Amino acid sequence: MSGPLDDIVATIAETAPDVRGGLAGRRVYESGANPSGETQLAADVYADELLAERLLGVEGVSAYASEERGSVRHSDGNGDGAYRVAVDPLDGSSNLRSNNAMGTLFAVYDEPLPAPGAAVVASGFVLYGPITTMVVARDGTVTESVVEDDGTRRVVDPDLTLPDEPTVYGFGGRVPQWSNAFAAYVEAVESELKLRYGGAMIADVNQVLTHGGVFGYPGLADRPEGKLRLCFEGHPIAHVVESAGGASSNGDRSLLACTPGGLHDRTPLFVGDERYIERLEAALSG
Ligand code: FDP
Repeated sequence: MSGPLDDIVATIAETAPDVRGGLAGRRVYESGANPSGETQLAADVYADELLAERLLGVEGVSAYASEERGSVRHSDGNGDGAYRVAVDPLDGSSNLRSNNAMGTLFAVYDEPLPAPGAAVVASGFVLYGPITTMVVARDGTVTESVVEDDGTRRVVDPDLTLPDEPTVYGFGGRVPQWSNAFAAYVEAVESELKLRYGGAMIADVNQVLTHGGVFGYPGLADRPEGKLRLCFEGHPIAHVVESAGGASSNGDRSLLACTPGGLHDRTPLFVGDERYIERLEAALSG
């Protein structure tokens, strides 16, 4: 028997081949911008519309929010549904023009949006790489599957955990914009780990989940709040990484301990090996 959380995960998996199939013809920019003022690709809008339509059709889902729309959309029929889904339909979509990896991120909350990180009950992402994979975190367990062309999933790792031995790192933002404290931390990390950075958070975090290590997008001199969004990127990826035995931080505390003031709030974001996140927090607090 399946419940609403199973249906939400299945709906996202079933939508993944359609999103992927629609990428080729949608590498052009739309005339509008998303609520954060960023240019949108036709692919961003297409993925958002597909996911909104389908997720709001799932029994138990009362609201859908995404990086691509200004406000929360409520379901017509399931107004009292317990679950609200926040989605980044195409994270890393600027990678589409250069034909590099990107993904779909989601967090399911049991409180109205924008909600605190503690209200996340399930999370995950689809990664459109050479193959399509899906990682889902629920009840403290992380599962990785391959998504077939018909949207069905074949489990390849029923208990994905962060490797004990950290190997890789990736940090976003222009180096001259980093704080001195963060730059000093990175200098130490560089002498210990190997750089793997591709410019799509979801793909870069999957490197960390696969090889062990740390990913971050810090606050910048001209943008102290960072680039990534708490509801659509911070909470889901923190829930995945913490469920896989790693840690997350906004530079001071777990991202799951953070409550957004607004739906599109941004946050500095760090995830990965617990020891590297502890050192990061110590470096930034010094
Ligand atoms: P994108 O703008 O291509 O959607 O928040 C989105 C994101 O990509 C992340 O996936 C990525 O880590 C980051 O922005 C990269 O941004 P910059 O290249 O602007 O530093």
